[in-house]
Amino acid sequence: LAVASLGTPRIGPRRELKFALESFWSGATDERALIETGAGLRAANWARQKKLGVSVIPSNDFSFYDQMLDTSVMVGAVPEIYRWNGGPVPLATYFAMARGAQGKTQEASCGHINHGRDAAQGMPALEMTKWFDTNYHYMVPELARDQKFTLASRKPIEEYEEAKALGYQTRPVLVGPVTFLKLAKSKDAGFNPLSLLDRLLPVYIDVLRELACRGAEWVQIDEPCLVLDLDIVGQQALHYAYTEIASAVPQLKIMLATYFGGLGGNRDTALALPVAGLHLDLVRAPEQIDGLADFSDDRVLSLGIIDGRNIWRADLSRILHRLEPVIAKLGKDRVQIAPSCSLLHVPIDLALETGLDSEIKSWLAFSVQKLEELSTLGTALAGGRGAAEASLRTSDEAAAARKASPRIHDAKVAARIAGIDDAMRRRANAFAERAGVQHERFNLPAFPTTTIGSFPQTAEVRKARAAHASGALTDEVYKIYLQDQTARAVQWQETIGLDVLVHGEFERNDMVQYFGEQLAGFAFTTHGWVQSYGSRYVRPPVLFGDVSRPKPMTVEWWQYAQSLTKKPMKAMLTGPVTILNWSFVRDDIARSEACRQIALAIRDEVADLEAAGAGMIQIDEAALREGLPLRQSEWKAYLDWTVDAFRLCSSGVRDETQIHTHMCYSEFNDIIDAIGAMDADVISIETSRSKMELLDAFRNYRYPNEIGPGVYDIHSPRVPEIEEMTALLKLARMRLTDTQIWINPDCGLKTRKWEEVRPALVNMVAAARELRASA
Ligand code: THG
Ligand code: ZN
Repeated sequence: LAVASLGTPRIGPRRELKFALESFWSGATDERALIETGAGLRAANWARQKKLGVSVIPSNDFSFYDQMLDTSVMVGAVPEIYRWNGGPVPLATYFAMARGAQGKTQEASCGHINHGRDAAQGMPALEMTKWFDTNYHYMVPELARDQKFTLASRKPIEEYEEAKALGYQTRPVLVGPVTFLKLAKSKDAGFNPLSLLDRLLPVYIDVLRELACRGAEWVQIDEPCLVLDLDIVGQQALHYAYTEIASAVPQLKIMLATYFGGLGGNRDTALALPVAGLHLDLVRAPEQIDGLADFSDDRVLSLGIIDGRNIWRADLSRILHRLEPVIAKLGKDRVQIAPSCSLLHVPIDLALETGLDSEIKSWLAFSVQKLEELSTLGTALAGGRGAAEASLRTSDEAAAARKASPRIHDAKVAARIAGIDDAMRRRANAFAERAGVQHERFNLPAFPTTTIGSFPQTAEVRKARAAHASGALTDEVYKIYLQDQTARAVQWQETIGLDVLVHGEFERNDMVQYFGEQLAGFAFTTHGWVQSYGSRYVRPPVLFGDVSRPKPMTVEWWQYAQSLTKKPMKAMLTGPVTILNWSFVRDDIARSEACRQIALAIRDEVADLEAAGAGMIQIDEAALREGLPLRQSEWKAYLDWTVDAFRLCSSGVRDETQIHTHMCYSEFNDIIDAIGAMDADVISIETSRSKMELLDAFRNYRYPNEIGPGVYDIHSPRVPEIEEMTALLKLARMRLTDTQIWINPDCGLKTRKWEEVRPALVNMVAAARELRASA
């Protein structure tokens, strides 16, 4: 019985990869140093997995930036603008595709990211977007109708050889050809990249052949597209691809890996593929274990039973109880046990968390601990439970202790949840009535101008925060510093003539972490980094127990900012769904339940802000859409509880209090009913790059509330001209009524520089004035 790993985090326990990359990009170190760091991380990963008892160790799970980008480069899918002329793709070209060239690095603030494609600034980066329903972003392959493929990077072969030289027989990992093409995009209108499969397969076959030649017995090919709703074309593509591969490289065994869900309607397709093994995610789709007994030929099954997406310690006895009968039927030789997916999505080593509360720590498992768990399961399944007695006992005890812990359950929270009634989810009056009262209260000009909330988090601000965290700056001095930053931002907004101001969020680190740190029920790690994209990582909060808000979180900063101006100061909050989606969430209650608890905590904050005099309160739901389930059949249930949570946190206010929300997506058709049901008085959205086309969804829906369609792209450093913004506003006015329209940028400005923000907003205000004069 084999213990398999599908992939490990590549960032290094101390973020070695981040520092090596950023040092290389800045020119401080050379390519050789970067390559050495990469080799060191790979060697350490192989050694660590071997030591932990993993018998199937992956190679080619490492990447300097992203595995999809690696695949594009492997098959020579390098768009023309990067001026590659064949031969091995140089590292400089690779990073130009990842980040753009000429020093224009990409930055993200939230949600779907599509970076500054700005020809005037040199080579833009490839687009990037979320990898399935994770918080990891991949670089979107860009393919042309006349795309040619060729073997342009031998990375999978080189890393296989590198491991072999160190004494490890590995199972190389490739992103599957069908998933690669399904996630690719083309600029050629009406062209479906999947039609390139025929041309792509020979390159895959070259790679597989060579791996087999050099001694690889197995290759893991990831086809997570099998957990999506595939149409017949997609299913046939899979059948075609694996039939071709099987006939071209019959000597090689393919472990076809699926994860992030169940096979669902693709089950027959998957089971009919001529592959030697199939990996299933039994954490997300535990019911899949039932059909496994009729998997009656000699293929190998890889059972993904340890959660690769969350950080809870597993209940090993419970898992054994489920696995033992299956393994008795299938036979030990035909079964591998594995994490549900690559461990890329969890932090590396819990042992580094010396500051974490010891009780909570005893409930957790990061990637190292997850492999230990697998190894224990492997021992127990191979040699009987007695063979792993001590480890199983520790696991049983931890599971029991967590269940019984008073830290998790808060009777007050339970009582409040039980007391939720429909009135709490409804504003007192309909939007039409509220709008009248609000307009009278604020008396804003037509086409009011505002921003999304954050202003530049400059190096200086971050330095002050770090100094405060390390104790070098006292609370008092740090607070004065932040007040000064806030005051300057407020004064400046007033000077340039914005209508609705924001305080700038200088006191906040991350829009989720900031709230998590102040809410009961959350814990924080010091080294629990997870790759978000490239060298950018996040440290998701750990939501371990019932959530409540011990005391006001943002009121003081709002009050301070409002005291500096007569103009309305918007209060800024992160919404419950976004806090949930960007955290590691407890697995002992439904996500919808945890979300409802967060919603009540935010509702308390909203009430306190209103009581303090805030007339406008913005509740951002940057991550609402990205949490949409992978299967359409599950969308409605998700949207029901997420909308419910938003209404719960936002509906407790009087008519004259204006609720704003913000979402940074460019696709609303799928969720427009839900947006309508949220009933925010004002929503600001990302529209500039789609040339306002996404407003069609709002027009067709006859969305009645107010909308701030973003009039310029904040992901690019470029300063927008007044005329560009008035042109976009003209397009907006073709789709919305004038009284609905607000004017704002696409998203928050925290990743921009003040030198970019200042002229851009001055121009934005000028565009609003022109519009008022002409309308
Ligand atoms: N917060 C959280 N999750 C997110 C985003 C967020 N997921 C999606 C999107 N935004 C990802 N974008 C980023 C942008 C920047 C960084 C990380 C993710 C970043 N990270 C710092 C780094 O790696 O150096 C670390 C930041 C820190 O010190 O906390 O710059 O906004 N939760
Ligand atoms: Zn945004």
